[in-house]
Amino acid sequence: MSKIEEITKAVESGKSNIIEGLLAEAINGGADPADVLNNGLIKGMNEVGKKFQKGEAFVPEMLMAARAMKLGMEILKPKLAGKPKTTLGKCIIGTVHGDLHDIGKNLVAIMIESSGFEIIDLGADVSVDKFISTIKDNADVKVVALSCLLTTTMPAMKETAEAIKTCGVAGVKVIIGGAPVSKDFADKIGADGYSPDAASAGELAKKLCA
Ligand code: B1M
Repeated sequence: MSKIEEITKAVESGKSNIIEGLLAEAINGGADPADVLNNGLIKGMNEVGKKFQKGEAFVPEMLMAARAMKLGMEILKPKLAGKPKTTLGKCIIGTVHGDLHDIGKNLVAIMIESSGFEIIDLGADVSVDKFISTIKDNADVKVVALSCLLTTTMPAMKETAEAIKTCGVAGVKVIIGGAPVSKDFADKIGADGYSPDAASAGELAKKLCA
């Protein structure tokens, strides 16, 4: 089994205690950090998701996998992101209300930061009011990035995007992403853009503000 496969298995089985060692071995052995992320850590999360869907894993297993994944991301973060220049303005990011999933959102924050934005991360389960008050309390907010992972929280994303567009602060771009949403959905809710993954979210934010 390759090191990256071992990382997948460690996330899948929620073994936080061996993640750090495995990542060090993979990186020191010359593995590309993006490959370790996509084909190791994220693949492990997806395997847990598949098991959950089939009734072979439950919420505690998803939580343990999430803990291992988060630890892995913390270790990989400095290797993934370039040196932030923070010259393009501020980007507020959060997972919409009712939704506790924050791993994808955290990755998106890393990539948007490394494309030159200052990140204000509101976390997960963020109310519409919190997004709006943060926009109003901060000068130079260029982009708001919304994440959602549940089909049941897509309406909260629509509500949030619409509230941002009508809150009276002009020029703030809204971008969205997350497993259940699409470019079509972004168009429907009046968002300025959709990106399917973290790397393209960084590019999209930059493009919209160029
Ligand atoms: Co949840 N969960 N979960 N879960 N969970 C999913 C999402 C699910 C697909 C599992 C499944 O059934 N296969 C399913 C949703 C089904 C649906 O709605 N269609 C599900 C469910 C049902 C639930 C609960 C309802 C379970 C329950 O309680 N019965 C519950 C809901 C709680 C709530 O939110 N109110 C729940 C809870 C949880 C945990 C708390 C246990 C845990 C989350 C821990 C945490 O995040 N801190 C969890 C986890 C870990 C998952 C899975 C296994 C993994 C999610 C993840 O982190 N993926 C997930 C199954 C899966 O996705 N395979 C599942 C890795 C991450 C890197 O990918 O988040 O997709 P992702 O992010 C990507 C892109 O989507 C994109 O870029 C990221 C990186 O490339 N992206 C953006 C994301 N946000 C973006 C924003 C952007 C741009 C791109 O802005 C511009």
